[in-house]
Order: sequence, then C-alpha cells, then structure tokens
Amino acid sequence: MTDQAQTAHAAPEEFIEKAHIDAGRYAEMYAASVKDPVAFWGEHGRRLDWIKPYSTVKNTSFEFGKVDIKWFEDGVLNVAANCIDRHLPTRGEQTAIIFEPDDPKDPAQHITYNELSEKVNRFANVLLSQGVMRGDRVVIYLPMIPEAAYAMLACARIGAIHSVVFAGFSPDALANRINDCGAKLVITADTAPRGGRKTALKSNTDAALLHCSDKVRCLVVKHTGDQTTWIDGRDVDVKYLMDHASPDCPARPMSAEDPLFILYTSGSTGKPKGVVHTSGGYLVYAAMTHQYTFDYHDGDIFWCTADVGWVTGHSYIVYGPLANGATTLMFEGVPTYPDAGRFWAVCEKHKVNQFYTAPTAIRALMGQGPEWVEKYDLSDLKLLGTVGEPINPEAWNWYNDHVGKGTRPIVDTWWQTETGGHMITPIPGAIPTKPGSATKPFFGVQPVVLDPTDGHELTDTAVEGVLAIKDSWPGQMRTVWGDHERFEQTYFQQYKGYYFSGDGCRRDADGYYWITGRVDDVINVSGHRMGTAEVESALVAHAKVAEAAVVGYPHPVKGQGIYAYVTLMNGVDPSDSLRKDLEAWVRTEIGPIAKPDLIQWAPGLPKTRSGKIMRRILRKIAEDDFGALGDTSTLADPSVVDDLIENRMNRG
Ligand code: 6R9
Repeated sequence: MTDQAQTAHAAPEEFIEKAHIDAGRYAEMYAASVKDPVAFWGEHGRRLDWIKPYSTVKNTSFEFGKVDIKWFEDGVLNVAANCIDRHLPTRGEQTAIIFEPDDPKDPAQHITYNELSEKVNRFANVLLSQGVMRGDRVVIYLPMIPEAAYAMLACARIGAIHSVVFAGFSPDALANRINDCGAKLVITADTAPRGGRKTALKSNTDAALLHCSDKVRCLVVKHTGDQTTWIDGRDVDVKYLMDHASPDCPARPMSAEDPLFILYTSGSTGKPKGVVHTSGGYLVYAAMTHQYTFDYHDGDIFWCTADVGWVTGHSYIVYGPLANGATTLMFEGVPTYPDAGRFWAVCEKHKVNQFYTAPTAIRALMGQGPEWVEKYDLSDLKLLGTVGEPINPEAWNWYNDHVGKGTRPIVDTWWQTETGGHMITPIPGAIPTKPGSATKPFFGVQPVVLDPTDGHELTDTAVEGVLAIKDSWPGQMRTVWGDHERFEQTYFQQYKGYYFSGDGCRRDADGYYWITGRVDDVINVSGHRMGTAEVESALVAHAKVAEAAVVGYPHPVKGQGIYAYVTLMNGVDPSDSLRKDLEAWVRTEIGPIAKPDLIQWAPGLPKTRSGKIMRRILRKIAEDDFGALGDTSTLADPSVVDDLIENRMNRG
C-alpha cells in the first residue's frame, strides 16, 4: 500500500468546529509565516507579557562559521512571570499542576496558580539565600514531583540557568553534567519512588559530588523522608528553608536572549552536548505549539507523560502549558504500576482531555491487551499525541482504536531537544493524519529533504533523503554550552546553509513527511537518545574490555535495542557472569537506559585497513539480516565476519 493510498484520518466535525485552527486557517497562517517571518513572529511574540517590548524580531544566520541565532533580542521579560504572575488576577484559584504520585493509594495534589506562585517565590528566595545569582547554573536532579517545576521556575524567576538531569542517570553522568556547566548548586531529593521501587537520589548525588568542586552545594527535597547521609555546610533542607523564606521574590527582568536552560543530549560523537535554550523565543514557541498542536482550550486538563528530565517535559509539562495558563498533570510513576491500566486510571480520575505519550509506552501496553484500557472511562479525552520516535502503524491503530475509540485525532509530533518545540506535526483541526507520518510543518518551519550524497535540495514533492530546516524558528537552540564551534560543526557544517536534524525522511505525494530514523550514530531506545559512542566508551572503561562497538537493532517494544560487540582483553574468558558485570557496569557509568540488551563476544571487529570499524556490517548482523552485507573486500580481516555471524545474538 502506498502512503498516499492510506486512509487519511480527519478529525470529527465537532472537533474541527471548536478547533483553534482549521484547514483554511492553517494554509493562510503557514503561508504568512514563511513569507514574512518577521511580521508573523512579531505578532505571535505578543502572546507573552514583555517588560520591555522587542523592536527587532529576527536576527539569524545559518552560515557556517557565523551561525548566530537571536529572536526578539531587545525584548525584556521574565519567563516565570509569564508562566505564573500574569495568570494570578484571572486564574489564581485554578489548578496549575495536578500531581499524581507513584502509589495510587497516596492522595493526588492540586496546586493552584496562587499556590504555585507562593512556592516558586519561596524557592527563588532560597536559591538567592544560597548565593545563586543571575547567570549561575543550577543542576536539578529530581523525581517527577512538583518541586521539580518549582525549582525550574524559581531559577527562571531570578535569572539562573537550570540544567535538569534525568533521575535515571548515574552518579557519573550527573557529575559530568555538573562539571560541564559549572553548576554552583545541585537540587535533589532523598529518594524517588517509581513503579514501587526507590532510587536513592541523594546517595547518587553524594557519589557524584565526590567528582565535583567542593564548593557545589546540595539542596535536598525531603520527599519520602527516607534516611540519607547529611554533610553539614554542604547539604541544605529545601522545604525547611522554604517555610522560613519570604513568599515574595521579584521576577528579574531578563533579556530575551538570556539562557533559560541547558539540557544535555546525546550526539553521534563525544560526550553529551549541553543544548542551550534562551528565554523569549523558546517560551513563545513552547506556548504556541502547546496551544495549537494539542488544540488546548482554557479549562482543559493536559497530560504529558514524559519526564521533566527530557525536553518534552520542559516544553510540554512545564513551560508551554503554564505559559498558556493551563492545568498540567505531573505523574511520578510508570505506565505498568500497580498494573497495566495505570495510564487510563489516571486519565479517568483526573478527566484528562489531551494525552501525550511515547510510542514505546503504547507498544508496551498493547502487549498487555486492550482489556486494561476498556476498564476505564476515557470519555473526557479529546486528543492523543505521540513523540520521541516513529510510531509503527500497528501501535498507531491500537492507540486510535482502543484509547481514542476511533474519534480522537492523534498528533504524531516530530521535534528534538534542539528544536525546543514541535516542528512537524498535524494541527489536529486542519490536517488529516496518516498512521506513521508526522504530516506537515508547524508555522514558520521550512523543512527540506536533502540528497545525502551531495546535499542538494530535493525539490520534487515525493522524495527521500535527509531532513534539514531552511530557516530559523524562535524555539531553536542557540549554542552548545561552552562550545559554539561544536554547535556549528554538528548542525551546520555538513549541509551548508541548513540546520541538519540528523534524521532521515521521506516526503510523499501529498507533501506529508515520514521520519525514517537517525542517519547518524545515535540510537533511539524507548524514545531516549543514546549515542553509541557513549555506550562504547563506558564499556571500554571496564578493565576486562579491550574494544567495543555498539549498534542499534529493531526491538519490539523499545523501538531500538542496544547491541554491543565486545572484545575482551587477552587472557580474559567470556562468561555469563562477566556479561552481567558489564551490564551492571554500563548502568553505573551512564544509567539503566544505556544497559545493552545483547552483548556478543567478538574475538575481532570488522575493520578497514585504516582501522575504522565498519558499523554497517555490525548493524546488519545485529539486525539478523546478513544476507546482503555488501562489500567486505576492504576489510583488514574478512574472516572475523563469519565468526560474528555464527555467534550472533539476535536470531529471528
Ligand atoms: C522530542 C524528542 C529527538 C529524536 C529525533 C528523531 C526522534 C522524535 C519523533 C521522532 C519520528 C517522531 N523523534 N519525535 N521520530 N517521529 N514523532 O524526542 O527529542 O530526545 O532530542 O530526540 O527523536 O530521531 O531526531 P530528543
């Protein structure tokens, strides 16, 4: 079946009638947004409250060597004031955050905008009392609890730059991030319950801080009340200080281009990059995409199941929804605890209207059977969304049939940590969807498909190549923290004049975009980006490992699994216990999400005569598709391939 022949699913009439944007309006707004970006964004930038309005809207260059991106540069605003203060006169008593704890027997919390304001002001005063100043970096290593949002917004309020580190990362990964951004302070919690098990965040932080400057302070949220070690003079009890802090902290006027946050993400080479987002453009973009992609209306209950440790949580749990005065749900738990009905139980309990999750979660729940969904009343749902990886049509159909009852639009949103917000996504009242396609660009986004061999733009409608973006949009990352050169090299060097996404894509005859996955050495495991180089360097750091090569392979639930080829040091014998050791090693070096699914002992790796590992061959073997290995004649020792095939771990 061709893509075009697939049934396109239009939203129901009643949905379209109430939608912010219908097909005609999309066409009109999109055309205006690319014809005159300055006029378009000049108008839409006014959705925020500016302390000093901008006069310059756009000042951007994608020219390699001179990449410079500025939006609303002479405007002055405060992000926290936009997410909180400006809503107080009209919706102070409205719920801003619904907190649903890990254990369904514990009560949910409803935090109003007034309460959010008080918490954030107090938290901001605590940060000031610890000597945090404008431009200082603060690392946030917290579970999915309201304090994570308070901490982010408190930083924004005083002009500090936050860097949230996913609570699933190991002490080493945390230390690397604290050191890379030169954080003055880390905010953590005693322990984090998730799926009925606890992660010892404070003791992870203690371990991380052994590798950091002894000036770094540690603010601890006593969340579970579990015992932890305590170092006087370094460790600080946040809740205690908040109770004694003033509930008033003036929002600091910030320039639109002052950094709001740094978020580390994996690339194809080297250590994770600190992606820098700034204040004005990011917030305009996060808010506008939240409103239009999810067709958010006042009073709706919005739930994004991501973790605040990822960009999805930044833009669509905290900043986008709160800038729009929305009610946003924060869930501490996992989809399968206490059972596989938890997502739907939470949707029913809190009358969720828009539900946004990852394909990997859908596939995992699909495997548990539709009865878990059918037990619950999902009649409040108006729209469903997905993010993080391509969604396979089988999962799309299951989501559509069982969760959406065939009547809720599904928005498949393609975007990246680097893009700040949605880039290619259906606008639900305007664009009929096709299962597996992210469909059409958001306003102001000009996607192009490039020929990967010479980089020329493929201008026919139906083409396949790599995905790049032609001009800037307000939510775009501005630089890599401390390394602007790396920013230019990663995104602007290979294809001159464009932002290169790292993804492959196809455009069909209807102009719909189909993302085909990463074309670099980044793999996507359960919607989490992982650089194969990172896992390799963790493996080779083990005393018994001589060499390692890591590739992705198709995994039924995770999308991609991690397949590691490991060559042991001379004289070391492979064993199951060593395999377990290596798995545990990678968990401690990076975190559980990086643990290899399959480890194959490789007496040798296929290398060219110049010593380059031929990953193409390793990928094929890992995919159990070694019939067409292509040209192996350039290998230094072609016989290693036979051994690898014979002992491959993924059969069938
Ligand atoms: C938001 C987020 C970005 C990478 C991206 C692509 C993949 C994200 C997708 C998708 C197909 C979608 N990706 N959304 N692929 N369809 N709807 O996930 O950011 O963690 O930086 O990952 O994820 O490969 O390049 P991030």
